[in-house]
Amino acid sequence: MTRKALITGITGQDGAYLAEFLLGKGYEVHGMVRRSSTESFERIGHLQDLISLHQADLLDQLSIITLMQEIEPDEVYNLAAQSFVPTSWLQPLLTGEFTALGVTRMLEAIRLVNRRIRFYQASSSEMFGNVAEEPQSENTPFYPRSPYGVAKAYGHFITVNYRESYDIFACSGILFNHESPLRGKEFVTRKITDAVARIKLGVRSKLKLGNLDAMRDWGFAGDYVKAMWMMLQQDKPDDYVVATGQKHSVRDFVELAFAHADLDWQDHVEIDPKLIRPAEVNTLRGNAGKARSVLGWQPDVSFPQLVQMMVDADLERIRLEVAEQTPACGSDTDSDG
Ligand code: NAP
Ligand code: F7E
Repeated sequence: MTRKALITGITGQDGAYLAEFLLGKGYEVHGMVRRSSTESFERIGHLQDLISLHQADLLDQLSIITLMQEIEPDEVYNLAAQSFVPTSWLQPLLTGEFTALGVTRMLEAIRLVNRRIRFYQASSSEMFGNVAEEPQSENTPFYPRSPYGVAKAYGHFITVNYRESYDIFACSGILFNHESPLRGKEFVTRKITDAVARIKLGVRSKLKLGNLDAMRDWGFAGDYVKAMWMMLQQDKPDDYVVATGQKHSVRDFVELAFAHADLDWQDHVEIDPKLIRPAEVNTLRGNAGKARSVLGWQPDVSFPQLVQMMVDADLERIRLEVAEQTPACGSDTDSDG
């Protein structure tokens, strides 16, 4: 029997990688998308004939229940969230509605429709916030530093609670930062690689950043979606940290990214105090020992490989953009001019 998976947040970075991964495993893949007057299918355009998209909303309980009844999924991956940390200070209530209560709505739908559905919750290293120890594992206490981190801590604990209250196969994956050429351009890694490409190709000269000293445990999104799936294939539901175990500063990322394009970052980067956060998570480094020993998971892409992959992808994209804007020799535009 073909297994069915439902992915919320399928239009996001992880949703796109997970959809592709599950299709490769022979799954029938369904994606939940919220209604919008313009489509945001940029990341999954190449998969659209292979997956089914359904309108529903994390704010609307009935739409989620109806969706579960219609699709009858074997596995649900809850990736949808307001995921950008700075926005969570500007929209703390909405962040709580989607990122925290949205998880309960998904779990309630499973409880009502079919308690045998396996559930993955996209939890976050942001829950560790002001870290109590290093590296952080499944046993490290949470001390979130943003409304986003607080909302994710709620999502984590409600997942654990439904597992313990109703015997639902619910797993929380505590994923550390993971990036890719599909990363949103507001996140620091992609903001940097996009700017490096534009500077290299002469369409821009400066890049404004905030705290260069912040340290993160950065991995590749393609490696991390595999861990999500592995969690749902176990005999027992559990929670797992997913990380590389290595940390680097934003400055390290900047240096490597500019150097890969033969540029000196100090000629281009400016510090903008407006980009400093009200409360910062200064450092994060994960201990993925449990994921390694129980799931057999390990990351394949190293930090330098990740930076180079992202810079190369942005260089290619911006090169195409520039070429499209430059009138070709002998074109109508030329003769008109
Ligand atoms: P992303 O690229 O920002 O994608 C978020 C997805 O959620 C998009 O499909 C988006 O749909 C949807 N979404 C956003 N706001 C929504 C809302 N208000 N209602 C319904 N859907 C909404 O995030 P990602 O990097 O793929 O991350 C996936 C999940 O993992 C998120 O829950 C994130 O918080 C969590 N996480 C991410 C990381 C990381 O480093 N990437 C680490 C730990 C945890 P639209 O296209 O309609 O906006
Ligand atoms: O910031 C610093 C910033 O926005 C990383 C989300 O996927 O991972 C992500 O959250 C660091 C912070 O990611 C700029 O202050 C400096 O210390 O790329 P980010 P994040 O906040 O770590 C976690 C695990 C998630 O769960 C989230 O959903 O970089 N930084 N200058 C900057 N950050 C941004 N965005 N922009 C800057 O100009």
